[in-house]
Amino acid sequence: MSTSHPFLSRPVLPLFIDGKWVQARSGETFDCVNPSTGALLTKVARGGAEDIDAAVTAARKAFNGDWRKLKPLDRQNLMHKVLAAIEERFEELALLETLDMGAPIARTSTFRRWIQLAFRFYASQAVQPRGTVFANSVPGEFMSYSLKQPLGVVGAIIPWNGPLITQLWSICPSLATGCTLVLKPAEEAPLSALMMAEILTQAGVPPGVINVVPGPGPTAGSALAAHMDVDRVTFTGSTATGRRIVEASASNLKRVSVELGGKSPDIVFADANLDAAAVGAAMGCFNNTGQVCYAGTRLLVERSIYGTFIEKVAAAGRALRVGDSLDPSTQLGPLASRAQLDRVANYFDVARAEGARFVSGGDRVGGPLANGYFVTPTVLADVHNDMRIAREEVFGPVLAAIPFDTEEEAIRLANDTSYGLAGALWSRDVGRVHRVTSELRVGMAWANCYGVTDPSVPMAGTRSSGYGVKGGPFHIDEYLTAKTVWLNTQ
Ligand code: TXE
Repeated sequence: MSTSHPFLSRPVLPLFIDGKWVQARSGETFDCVNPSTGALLTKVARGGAEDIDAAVTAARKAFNGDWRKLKPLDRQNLMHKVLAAIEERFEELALLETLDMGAPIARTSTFRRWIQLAFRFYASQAVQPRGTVFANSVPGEFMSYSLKQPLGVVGAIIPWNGPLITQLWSICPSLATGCTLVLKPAEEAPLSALMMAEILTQAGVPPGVINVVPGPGPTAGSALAAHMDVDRVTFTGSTATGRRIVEASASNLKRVSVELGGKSPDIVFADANLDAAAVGAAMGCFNNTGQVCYAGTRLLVERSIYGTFIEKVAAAGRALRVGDSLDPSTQLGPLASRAQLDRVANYFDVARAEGARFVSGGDRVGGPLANGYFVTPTVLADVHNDMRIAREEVFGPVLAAIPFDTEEEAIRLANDTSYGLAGALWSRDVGRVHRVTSELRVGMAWANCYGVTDPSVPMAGTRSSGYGVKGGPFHIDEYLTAKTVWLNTQ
């Protein structure tokens, strides 16, 4: 498969601010590397605090201009035009995402469907009537109504594990509501967001409405989080950085939502369809090489089937084809960066030191893949829930299997974590399905499936997995502000 793209032949890929390509004020750049090979893809302008400030100024100017006055129907039409433009260049987007962050081309090619669903859903939300009239409920000669107006300038700070999809969680609601956006992708994977800016502009999104400024977290990211003229920040990333974002938001008390890490439990009872559960548990953890916020990384297995079941899961992992992301037959690509490879390799050492048993995996991949950031899908047995390998987010294809004896113990172990993003169970007992999903302290619970999502359905976390909703009608409310109006009817 060809790796050539016009974006990769520019000496430096610039930032996108106010509808124009511009170099970073500092003139600095960073290297964009293909995680399958370790080879340089291109250099990208390194945005800093001054560039973020310029982008926020452009976003404010656009918000104060004609953009906010567009009628909902016009915004809906524009979103349909944008979707058509994305569809036309979708293969390019999938290619850049694959080269940039290492997800197999077979995976990124499936994102076309997700993008269609997202644009269609959010475009439908653009024309939903909102606000309330309080005609009869107030005393005296008054009437009152509440308007829902676009909030203003939104800053989105996104990670590297799936930027093509993650960026839509802020682009779609911004376009649907009439907000404007400054998007800061991670340095590890900025390409799909830069190309998206080009496509949006070609489809007619006005200058300043969507700005893209890749740059380091501690400079560009923190400048956006603390900026006094940003009305809302939406962040996806680590819990440690999420805490900093929340602190920075206090500068002007901007609204904030933080979607953070997890250590999600996947509970398998002996009465489940064990063949389906084994594949579901393997893919619930290994998908995207384990770099998924809601990955099911703690496998809680009823003791009577523990040994045979984890063998099945390990077999499902071993059967996955690990390879160069551009090979259409690859099912598991590399980790997204050298830093992530080091982090995962360090957790292999942690697991060994804690006495976990490697049923499968635990290695880097050598041979022709030795220059890439590949590891084998790993299943760890003899894990206790108080080990670091069961408590800390690895963000790699590493599954920690823990036995349990009773339903109560399974629920206790599942909830014995500081995180609360997701959880699942596999069982044919419908009463148990209801009891367990009700008791899990998580924002998303699955029964007899794992990781099913849709843009029209809310996704949210609890506890150290953060707060704020993505997807579904409530998400739109996060981009709107309520204004109450009183009329004297005398
Ligand atoms: O995350 P960071 P990192 C977890 C996962 C991973 C670990 C570290 O466990 O191994 O985090 O990854 C920006 N102010 N997740 O270091 O730092 C940064 O530039 C403002 C889970 O990459 O959270 C990037 O754009 N912004 C997760 C984004 O934050 C800052 C996805 C994420 O980086 C900043 C990613 C600062 N001070 C990692 N510091 C998930 N929930 O899906 C960094 N950033």
